[in-house]
Amino acid sequence: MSPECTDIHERGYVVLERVYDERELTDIHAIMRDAWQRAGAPRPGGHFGFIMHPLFAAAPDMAAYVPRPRVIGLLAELFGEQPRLAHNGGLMSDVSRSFTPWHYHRSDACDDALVWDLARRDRPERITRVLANVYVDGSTPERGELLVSPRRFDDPLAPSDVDRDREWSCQEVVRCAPGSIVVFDQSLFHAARPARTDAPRRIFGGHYQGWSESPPHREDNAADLPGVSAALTAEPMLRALVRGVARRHSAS
Ligand SMILES: O=C(O)CCC(=O)C(=O)O
Repeated sequence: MSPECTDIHERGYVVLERVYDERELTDIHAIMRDAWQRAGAPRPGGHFGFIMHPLFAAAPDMAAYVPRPRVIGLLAELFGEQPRLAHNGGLMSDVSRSFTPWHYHRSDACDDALVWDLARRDRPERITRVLANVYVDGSTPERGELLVSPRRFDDPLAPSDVDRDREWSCQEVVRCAPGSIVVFDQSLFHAARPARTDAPRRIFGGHYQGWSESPPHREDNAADLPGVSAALTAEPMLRALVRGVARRHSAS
């Protein structure tokens, strides 16, 4: 197993540093700013900021920036099969965003009474779904860091604490450079600190499953949208994530 895959199994997450270069980040800044302006330039505060779900509806030009060979290789190793992009999204926030409360992204058990039951003993057998968040501006003290509550993939699903709006004693503070990706298990509890400066903080990315994982998930959304049809034609990696890889049929 690769070290990245091992990290996800042992700690629930891995940081892939600097996957995007300066030129790509400059393009991404412009595309996300345009999408935010088209939406009327709302103050990106609240718990999460300005939310773009699906990202490909709000900013179709972002579709070309989602598939990255390093991530697809890691996901294929993790799932033992090719990954499917099940959810695409983006976030923009500024200093007006408050602490992002602790949460996870499972959909089989999302009832509050169960999610926040410290005595919960059920545990997953394997990793079936992960998020890959691109930290366009990094995860830094100035813009607000991602916080995670590390877990082994088969630890009980109970959280380590029940206070959703405060930092946890077991937490790890994730710091990474602009253009890095954090890949994490859907079962990992995470939160984020508020920013200290008014510079924008942008994230985009996806939730991924193997193609054979059929159960629908509450956060699944559409990627095969009219605005991305040109990108789907031009980009085989994007097409494989969204439509799958066409099987060859023998003539016989
Ligand atoms: O803003 C962050 O770093 C956390 C994002 C988040 O909570 C999520 O992607 O579910």
